[in-house]
Amino acid sequence: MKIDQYKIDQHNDSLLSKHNNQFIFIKEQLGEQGINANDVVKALEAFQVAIPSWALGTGGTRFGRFSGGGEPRSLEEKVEDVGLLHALNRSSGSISLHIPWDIPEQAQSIINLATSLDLKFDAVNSNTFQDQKNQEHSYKFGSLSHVDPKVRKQAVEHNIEVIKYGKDLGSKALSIWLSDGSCFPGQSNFVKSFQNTLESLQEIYAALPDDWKVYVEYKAYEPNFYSTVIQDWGSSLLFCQKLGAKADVLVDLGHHLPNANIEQIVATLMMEGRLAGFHFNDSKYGDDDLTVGSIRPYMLFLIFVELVEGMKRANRASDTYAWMIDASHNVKDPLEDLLQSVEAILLSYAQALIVDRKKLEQARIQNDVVLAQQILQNAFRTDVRPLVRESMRLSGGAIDPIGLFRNLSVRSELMNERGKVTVATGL
Ligand code: RM4
Ligand code: MN
Ligand code: MN
Repeated sequence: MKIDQYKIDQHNDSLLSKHNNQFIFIKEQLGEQGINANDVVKALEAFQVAIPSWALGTGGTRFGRFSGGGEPRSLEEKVEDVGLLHALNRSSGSISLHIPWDIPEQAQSIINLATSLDLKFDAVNSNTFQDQKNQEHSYKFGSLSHVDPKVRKQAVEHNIEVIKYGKDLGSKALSIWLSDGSCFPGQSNFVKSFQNTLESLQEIYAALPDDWKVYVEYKAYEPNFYSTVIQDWGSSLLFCQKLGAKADVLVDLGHHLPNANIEQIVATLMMEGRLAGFHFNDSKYGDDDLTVGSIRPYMLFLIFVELVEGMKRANRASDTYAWMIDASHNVKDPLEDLLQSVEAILLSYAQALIVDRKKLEQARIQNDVVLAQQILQNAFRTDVRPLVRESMRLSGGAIDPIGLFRNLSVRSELMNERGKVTVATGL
């Protein structure tokens, strides 16, 4: 299914006068604070969030999975789904593949399809946390850190193969999340595990093309419940520093121990120039992979305050980082959920862009704690939705992407095309 531009235009026409009133209101409000609303809208238009190929179907837990209808049955259909999202919000212009869940057998035809939908290929992800059919050695006790060099070699070769798939598609980064660790005290030697992992990563690093990056993602626990080799941002940074300039740290919001100050982690990584990008999601307990901004929107905003500051300090544009949604949709329609997540990201970004940074710095110098808090909360409590809607409208998307998705009955169309019981590859 493809959404014709005239349907988006019709939808926008029907909402335009209400939207214009709301936009003019916030424009004036921001103008009084010396902020140009059009500049904020431009920054929002430039912010693109990648969609992972494994999040287009229904997710599940270890207890079960309740499939929705019309799930994509092939990589082509996944690309088409991301095309639908991008047509609606013009902010989801790339797709990130997980190998071997989604192997691009016919690279050129997949590229052609993606290009026709105005999509690019983001980082490619390797998978050494599951065993595949016909795999010679098992990853039950680890992969890049394994005690047996034959297993490590197999895992290294897999990563190099993933780079090859990515090269064919025009990707520029390999993203590694390593589940290696141990479940019980005594099971593994921390130092040897680290050293084995480093050697394996060095071999992968050596196979990276010159213009590529490798993203090293950390996670505190799960699937291992006693220790994880790359458990936190410090371990990840240590690996990156030992590897070289092409390795950066990837932050997944759900991968921290409870109450971690993620915004401070982000500030530090940006100060060191080692932030690769983000896997956005939200959580209440652990790596819940819920819709972005659904549980802790204030935290997301505070993270964006640091992101905006860090980008400015480094004089780097937002498209020089890798932004992706890494969520799982257990009870919602995956496409609607992804639209909600992208919107939440843009809302937080918009709020962070309207923080009065000069005043904030002055308040800090004067130790005016009350004022500093108020400045941040003023921005957070501003209804910036008209700014996000305007950015989508100006770039050719819909003023209300989810509303239009429903009006056009996209899901039932997909069920007619693909069937009611289809299961997408992924988690
Ligand atoms: C992990 C991690 C990785 C993702 C897998 C599916 O928890 O977030 O980024 O690729 O899940
Ligand atoms: Mn992740
Ligand atoms: Mn995760």
